[in-house]
Amino acid sequence: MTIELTRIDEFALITINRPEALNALSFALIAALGDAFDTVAGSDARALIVTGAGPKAFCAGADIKELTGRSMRAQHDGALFGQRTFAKLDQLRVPSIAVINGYAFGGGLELAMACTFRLATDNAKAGLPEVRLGLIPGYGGTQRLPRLIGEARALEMILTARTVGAEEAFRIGLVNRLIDTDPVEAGIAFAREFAGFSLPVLALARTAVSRGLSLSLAEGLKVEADLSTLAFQTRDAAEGMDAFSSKRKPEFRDE
Ligand code: CO8
Repeated sequence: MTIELTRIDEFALITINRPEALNALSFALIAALGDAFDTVAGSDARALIVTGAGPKAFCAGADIKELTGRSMRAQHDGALFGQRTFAKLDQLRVPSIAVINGYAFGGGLELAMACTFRLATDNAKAGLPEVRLGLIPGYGGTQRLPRLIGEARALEMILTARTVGAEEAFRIGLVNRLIDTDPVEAGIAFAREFAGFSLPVLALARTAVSRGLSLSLAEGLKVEADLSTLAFQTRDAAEGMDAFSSKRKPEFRDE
């Protein structure tokens, strides 16, 4: 099995399990990831954690051996397939956390960037080294990296193939936090920081941020006004504000 989907308490955990190839993304593995994202979407999990099996890699990218000699048409279809699959992850109702425990190169970093958050162990190394192969990123890297770290730094990483270690990844905003505990435990601990809040309200906040990124400030502010009004209309908002006034802990019900 190339991926494992398991459950820890109220959280889903996907482990990419192909350590002999540094968890490289064959097309079969990408298809399995897509199925797993569908399963998570249909479950009551309150967050998804994604990590890689083995001591060396989160994921070393697309399976280079599989890409060799393919037609342009097949390559285009392959890029669209990977993009569609990672869009499922990006669009999950629940937030997702990539725990980068070693190499995250090419499609591996693209997978991590499709998650809501990224944590990194001290041996993490991230990059988009496709130009070394005469390729460019195809699973969202040219679009998500500049949105995360800005155009100049993204162009530098993509055009020079330079990889960054954990400290630099944290400094430039590619990862949210550095961790020095067990990767899965760290992912779960991070998920616990938001999992008690109202899921639909968290989803509205994520939608406001992601929609706004492709809009002008004025248009984005309109989206924010509409979505914050929607949040205001939830029962969880009534509960949260009442709990504040009554000096008690809110009990959110995702409604
Ligand atoms: N694909 C296939 N196999 C891989 C990959 C990979 N990306 N990465 C590692 N492996 C395999 C190696 O071939 C090796 O297998 P074997 O033992 O059978 O020879 C095994 O994993 C262990 O790897 P190494 O011996 O190389 O381990 P090292 O610790 O010496 O090196 C590195 C680790 C530095 C990570 C090195 O393996 C490496 O450079 N890997 C490739 C990284 C890379 O370039 N990734 C980007 C790939 S391209 C991409 O992701 C997007 C392309 C566009 C896709 C859109 C179209 C469909």
